[in-house]
Amino acid sequence: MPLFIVRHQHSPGTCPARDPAKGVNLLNHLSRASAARHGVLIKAEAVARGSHSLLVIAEAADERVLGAYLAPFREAGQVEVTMATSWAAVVSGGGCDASAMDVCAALLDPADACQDAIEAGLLIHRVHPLNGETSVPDLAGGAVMPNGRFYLRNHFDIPSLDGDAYRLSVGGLVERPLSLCVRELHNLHAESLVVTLECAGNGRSFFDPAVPGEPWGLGAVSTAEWTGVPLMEVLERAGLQSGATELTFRGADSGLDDGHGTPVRFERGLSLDQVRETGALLAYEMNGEPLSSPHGYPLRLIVPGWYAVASVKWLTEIVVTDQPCKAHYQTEKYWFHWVRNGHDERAPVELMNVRALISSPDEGENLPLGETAIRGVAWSGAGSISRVDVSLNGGPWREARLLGERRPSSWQWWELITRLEQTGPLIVRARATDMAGRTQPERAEWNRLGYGNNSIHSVAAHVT
Ligand SMILES: Nc1nc2c(c(=O)[nH]1)N[C@H]1C(S)=C(S)[C@@H](COP(=O)(O)O)O[C@H]1N2
Ligand SMILES: [Mo]
Repeated sequence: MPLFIVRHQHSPGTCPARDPAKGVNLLNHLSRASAARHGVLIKAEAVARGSHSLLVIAEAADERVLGAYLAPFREAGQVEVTMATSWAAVVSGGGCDASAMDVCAALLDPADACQDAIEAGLLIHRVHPLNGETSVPDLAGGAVMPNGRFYLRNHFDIPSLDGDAYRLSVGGLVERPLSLCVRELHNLHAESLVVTLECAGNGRSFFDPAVPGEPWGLGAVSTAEWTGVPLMEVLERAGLQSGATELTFRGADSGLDDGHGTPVRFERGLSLDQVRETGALLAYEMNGEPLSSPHGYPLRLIVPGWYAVASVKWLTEIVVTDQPCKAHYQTEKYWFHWVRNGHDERAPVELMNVRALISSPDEGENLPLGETAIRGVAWSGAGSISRVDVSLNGGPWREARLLGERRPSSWQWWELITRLEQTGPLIVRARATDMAGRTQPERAEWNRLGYGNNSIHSVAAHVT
């Protein structure tokens, strides 16, 4: 509904609030319930002290509906109504002066998407495209992250796909090209997997010297239970021709990326072996709900264990080939570029590095003397977590207890109960080790595009 700002002004001599009966009438008229009966949704209302002016922020179907509701205020003085918009709409529309706030019908309204993300508590880094991270202390609790709080990473504006018109096409080196609608996908054998997605750039802002790219803190990671069809089943239905070794996955989104004058599509590739090894899933549900548009409605790829760039959202096409994918986000981005002994070395961004995050205590938190629980999550792309060690104030590493089920591609909760004996600063550090024996470095190796920062997490708290 359209948003309005209403200014009401009356003269001191006719201040209705001084007359108890009139004042109470207006008070009741202004109540949320009364406004709702008039078709007006009051968002906020305030009177500047001593100014005899009232400011109301309200939504209504149109100015006429709002005008009818404001009649008693017009009797008491002046009323001025201004069409308004949210801050999210202004920023995503390109500024207060930008007139073009209408968006292409095939895109999700960037202002709505941004408003939802803010209300869910995400820390927004960018609105065009929408990028926001979750907060590490908010991770505390369940095995999965509520959908609204799941971090968001988009390279372009969010497509708004029509589920009824949607088709997934599977073509290339196959015996029977497929075009599957949502219902057909739902009718295939379904599987649910709890999988942690981490953006390869998570923790990028802590690299020194600074690197280009989204300046993520530590919240570009979340976990959900994904439900869908195992990718191999769909490929078997299509029938692979001999010579088929590689797959390209195309998302519905595209746009300009640096160095490209023409729009690029979001595309990624996997080899057939990688599909088999990871158990990749074509997911249509996230934590038991249909995928939301920002997370890839109606279908996304989920590649367990891999940095999330592999998990293509708004998946519309799978092409089977005998050639590795040469797409922009496969060959130009998502490579580690290390500088070692003056030489450049590179490797593609694939499996997630092993990593632990401390969710409690929070940075700067005051803890009382006595027993306390240090908690967090840990995950790795190379398998489940075998141990997490915690060190307080640079002291010896002590093994934390791993909580809950061990799942190969999901983060694992851990906890260390300890006694705090001394007041003063408390530095908590946590270090994870996975089943493959990989553990975290003090400082992750710097690389040009700032990927895979799994430096040991350290939190500074205070014992009081
Ligand atoms: N089609 C498409 N898929 C995509 C992306 C994208 O921009 N477009 N971003 C990728 C990256 S880099 C990440 S980290 C994850 C983020 O998934 P989320 O927004 O559901 O958290 O989606 C991946 N899949
Ligand atoms: Mo990412």
